[in-house]
Amino acid sequence: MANKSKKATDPSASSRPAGAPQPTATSERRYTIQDYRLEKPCFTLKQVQEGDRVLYRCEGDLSGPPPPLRDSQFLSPAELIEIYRWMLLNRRMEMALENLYKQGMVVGGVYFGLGQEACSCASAYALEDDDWIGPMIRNQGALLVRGFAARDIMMQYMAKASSPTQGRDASSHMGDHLRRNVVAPISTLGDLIPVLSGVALGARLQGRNVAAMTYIGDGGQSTGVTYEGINFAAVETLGLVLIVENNLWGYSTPADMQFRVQDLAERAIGYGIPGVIVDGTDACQVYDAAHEACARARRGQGPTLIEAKMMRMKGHAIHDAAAYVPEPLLEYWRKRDPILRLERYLLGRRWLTEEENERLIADVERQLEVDRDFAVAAPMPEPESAAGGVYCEGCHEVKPRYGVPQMSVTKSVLTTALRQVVVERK
Ligand SMILES: Cc1ncc(C[n+]2csc(CCOP(=O)(O)OP(=O)(O)O)c2C)c(N)n1
Ligand SMILES: [Mg+2]
Repeated sequence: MANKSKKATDPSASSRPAGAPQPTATSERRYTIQDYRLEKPCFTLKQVQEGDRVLYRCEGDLSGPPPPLRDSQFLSPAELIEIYRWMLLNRRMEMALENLYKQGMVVGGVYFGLGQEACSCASAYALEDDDWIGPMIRNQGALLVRGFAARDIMMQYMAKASSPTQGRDASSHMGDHLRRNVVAPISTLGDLIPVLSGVALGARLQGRNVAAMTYIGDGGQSTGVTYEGINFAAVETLGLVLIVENNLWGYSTPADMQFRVQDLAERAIGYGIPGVIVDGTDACQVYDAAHEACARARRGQGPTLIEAKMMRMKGHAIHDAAAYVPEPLLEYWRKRDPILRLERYLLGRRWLTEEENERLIADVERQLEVDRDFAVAAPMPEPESAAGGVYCEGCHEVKPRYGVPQMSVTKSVLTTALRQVVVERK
């Protein structure tokens, strides 16, 4: 992951009218990948065999101190403190979930976003009420920012009757298309991308451009549907905001064994859309890139691909001890803990005093305790109800969200989408 300077101009910088994809008016194409990072880690992971064991070795320089945070161009101190609070809640909630799992109260596994809280929380914080999000399982912080309570997520993991899926699914496979504009995570990697592109198309058909944010991992981004989903958004100039979470591992496979490009943001060039690289452990960088991408989406200028570089600090899920991860790599990223760095930044700027910080942490812990007690005490579903609520039983009306469909996309897309609206209205 060494540095490489990338030159040129944003292919879609010219402002295009909503829904009217236009070819670039020059035969000379040059592209920029913006890189917001203040530090460009330079190391590779190599697979080595020692006797019967396969190990990974880290080669490169892991000695440097963590960089400072990059000042945000958009966030006020109060907003950054709010993001810090969400990140703390995200982390402490996952610690509580780990304990609930160890107490035998969780049905299934637990997935963690340890080390990725800045990416989940600061990106979701850039959304406005009318925007949409499709989080992945590690983005529980995004669910919190979008308005789910910690108790909702805890009850969901415990399959309680009053959980968002009423005990029909475990982990964070939950959404809310009525109030919070959250598409439930889809386990099949990459499938959220065309779905969120479709959400942006749906809004466009109703005369609105919204930001439709979703996430994909360094492993998942190699799926075919990822290509199809981004390409569709690019061609139709849809407001997809795709956060590629490069956390260096896909299960036990290191990123260096998954793709040949140096930075996954480079793939944006192949789609003809802007690509941005951020330090995924720096909440300010994540927010700024997401904020700009969302604003671009709402202006009808199409999708953005943001690569957030960070490290998955636990195993794939709770069952995975991640013994394959070299210790020096963990040590390197522990020093770049997103919450510690943001805490230091806020204290250093005097935007938060030590006392205010202690109060904030105590407040988060108190809230979590109340939520955990509530979730533990909540009843399980009645066994007789098991067959219900799995498929839609006419339980909700499907109707246009933003207004009346408008003629602003290509004919074939319009025909397909209108056919869908007609079917749904019947
Ligand atoms: C299409 C598809 N293939 C395989 C899987 C099984 N699977 C689930 S998570 C995972 C690893 C994902 O790694 P990455 O995309 O890097 O995300 P991370 O877990 O690091 O957040 C795999 C292979 C799947 N869910 N969907
Ligand atoms: Mg990964």
